[in-house]
Amino acid sequence: MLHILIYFIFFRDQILEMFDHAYNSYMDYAYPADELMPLSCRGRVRGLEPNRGDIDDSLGKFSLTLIDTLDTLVLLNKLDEFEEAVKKTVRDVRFDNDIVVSVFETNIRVLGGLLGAHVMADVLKQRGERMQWYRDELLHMAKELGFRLLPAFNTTSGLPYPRVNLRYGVVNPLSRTGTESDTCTACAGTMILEFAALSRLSGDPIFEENARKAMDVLWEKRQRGSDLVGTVINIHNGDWVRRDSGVGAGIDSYYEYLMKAYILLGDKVYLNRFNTHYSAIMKYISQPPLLLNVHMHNPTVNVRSWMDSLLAFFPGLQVLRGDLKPAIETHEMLYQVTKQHNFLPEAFTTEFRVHWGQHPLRPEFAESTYFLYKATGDPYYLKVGQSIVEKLNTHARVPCGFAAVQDVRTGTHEDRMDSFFLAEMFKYLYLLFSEKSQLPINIDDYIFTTEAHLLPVSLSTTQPPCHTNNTEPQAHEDDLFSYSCPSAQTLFPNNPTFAKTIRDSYKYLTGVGRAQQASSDSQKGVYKLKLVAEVSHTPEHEEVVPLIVQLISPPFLGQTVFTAGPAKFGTDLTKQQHGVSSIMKSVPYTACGPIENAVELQGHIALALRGDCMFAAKARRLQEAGATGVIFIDHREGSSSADTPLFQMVGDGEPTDDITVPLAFLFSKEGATLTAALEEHHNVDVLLLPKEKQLGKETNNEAWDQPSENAGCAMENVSTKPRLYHLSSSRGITSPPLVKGVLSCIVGTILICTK
Ligand code: DMJ
Repeated sequence: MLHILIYFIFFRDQILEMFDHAYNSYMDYAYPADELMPLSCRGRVRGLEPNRGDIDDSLGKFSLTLIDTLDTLVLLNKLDEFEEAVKKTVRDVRFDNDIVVSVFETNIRVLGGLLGAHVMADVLKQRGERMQWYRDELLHMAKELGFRLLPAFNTTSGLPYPRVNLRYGVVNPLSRTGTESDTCTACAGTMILEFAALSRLSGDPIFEENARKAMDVLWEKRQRGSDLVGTVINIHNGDWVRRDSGVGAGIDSYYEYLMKAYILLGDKVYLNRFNTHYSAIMKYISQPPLLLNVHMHNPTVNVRSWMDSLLAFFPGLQVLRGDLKPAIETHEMLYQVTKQHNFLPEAFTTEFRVHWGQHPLRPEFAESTYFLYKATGDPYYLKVGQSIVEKLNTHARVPCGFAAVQDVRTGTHEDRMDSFFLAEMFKYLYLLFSEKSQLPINIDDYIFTTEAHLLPVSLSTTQPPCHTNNTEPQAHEDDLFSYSCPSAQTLFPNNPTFAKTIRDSYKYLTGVGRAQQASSDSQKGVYKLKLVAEVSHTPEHEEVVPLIVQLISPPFLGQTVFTAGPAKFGTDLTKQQHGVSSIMKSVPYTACGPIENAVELQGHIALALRGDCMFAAKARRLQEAGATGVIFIDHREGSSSADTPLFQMVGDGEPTDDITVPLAFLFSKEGATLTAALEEHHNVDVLLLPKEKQLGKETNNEAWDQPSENAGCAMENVSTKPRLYHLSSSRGITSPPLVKGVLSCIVGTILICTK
């Protein structure tokens, strides 16, 4: 206990020192500018610096970083600094600026910042120790800003314009905005917490009504088949403009706000909607540990093979939902990525390579780490927090603050320190290393907005709702899990190893595991394998029988044999025989999009290149196209079974019972020989079978002498032993049942959220 307290104090002090460095740099070199330029040691003033496009829409000449940081000062117990900063805000900040800003960013950072700070100021004032001069000035400022954002909602649909001119609104000819027709789903769906809080605190219902209307439209516009939403929507007619659907960029905080609107406002309509979307997310997008975008109308199709760093908030939201197992899985995957690249790159592939190397000091990974620590009590998450702290100091700290990383591969810096670094990162890190009793407020009384501003959950009871709209059908009351949030004490009483058992399956995620051939096992041709990326619910070591791909048709006649890796799903070739089939390349070769040569593939074993999407996704798609089996070919140049350990392909975390065709994996050298053979001979017949059953080998193949029940595919054109050629034509084979974790049941033990 003493140890952990000392450990906490050590890290809290370090985090406070880092915060001081960042905040003082802003105040000393940048204030009253919106942001600090940490490499130039000066403020970023819009119009005076080269235009950076959309990201500059956060800058409204309203001392963005100061306002975004106010409630962090309280949480970090810097109460003198808070009082000082509030005075500066009231004295210096004006909103009547002729400047076009993002409605979303201004809402979450500035309106949210003012409201969080107002709530904190009020708490401190009530205690009678400080802020005695305070007369709701921040709330008045928030209300003024709310009215300046409201013109954005003046559309036929009720979905807000993405931008507004703080002085002139949207329709005014002087506004220089109002021509946009689209907005992102998160942009329209991330208003309700701040706007409802503003309405409840100010007594004016107009803000909550507008935000609610926008939420209603998004809900109405969900794809009714999949219950998913797209990324971009037309604000005038509500048509989807981009139909890709994920939990990261473009959509993220819409889902977050449905869940949190329920927690803040106690309105089950939001929770019902969240639960509906959540089921769809878990059905289509969550492929633990990955979260992959799909097409909202055709959700079994992955639309891209990379993930963006914004989705790192999702495990935290899953903790709020009480769904800890996938939260632990995805968070562990993210941690592995940070181990490889120091930070989460803005986008990274399903193989955990950098897709877009920028890292603007985003807080989402720290946020999820905090929630997972609170939910599990597992000190592992403190270590994760420690690594975040160390990496920030080592790779982002500069003399005037902390600088964004331009490319995690080179470590080069960018001259920006976004306000969310102070608003969010330091809150979550500080909270991670704090006992509740060490905080200046009772943290359980608050909900974090998407920008980590603090809003009191008492709002729904102390301030009456502006109106009720509980007309939607309610979920069954007896579905406790649907109306619950998890209690760490209830879920994991002194059992932090629960999380470890889940994490352990993912610890070699970003590197290929090494096969260790035990001498006795190797005689039997059995390898002990560690897992590679596509793993799920599988013990770290597992005995696997290597397969072969044997080329049967002339001129190979069984003499050409490749060692192949097996899969944990599809036909179990150790139990079920599979007939001879000719091979054909899939188009596209990765089989990650719709199969274009389905007609030709019918009855063939498909060749598919590894990468871009999961093995299971490829297998499903090819099986559906009519392929009778799949041989995956490694995309890493030069790999071969002679010098690369075999590995086992494992499913995508979803049940894989539907995949019934046989599957095998070839390294790239063998794959190249096979594809060259295909190019030369056009017809290449192969057999997929366990290595020990290789045709023509002087081994004990008695089992193969017996025609199987559905035998009937006798081979005529091979010159090896004829007694071996009674092979089954295997179709409709039952694959081994997926080892299903019982862990998700454990989170069924719940604590009902009460108001
Ligand atoms: C923050 O401004 C908010 O969390 C927002 O919802 C998206 N992410 C940024 C920080 O990365």
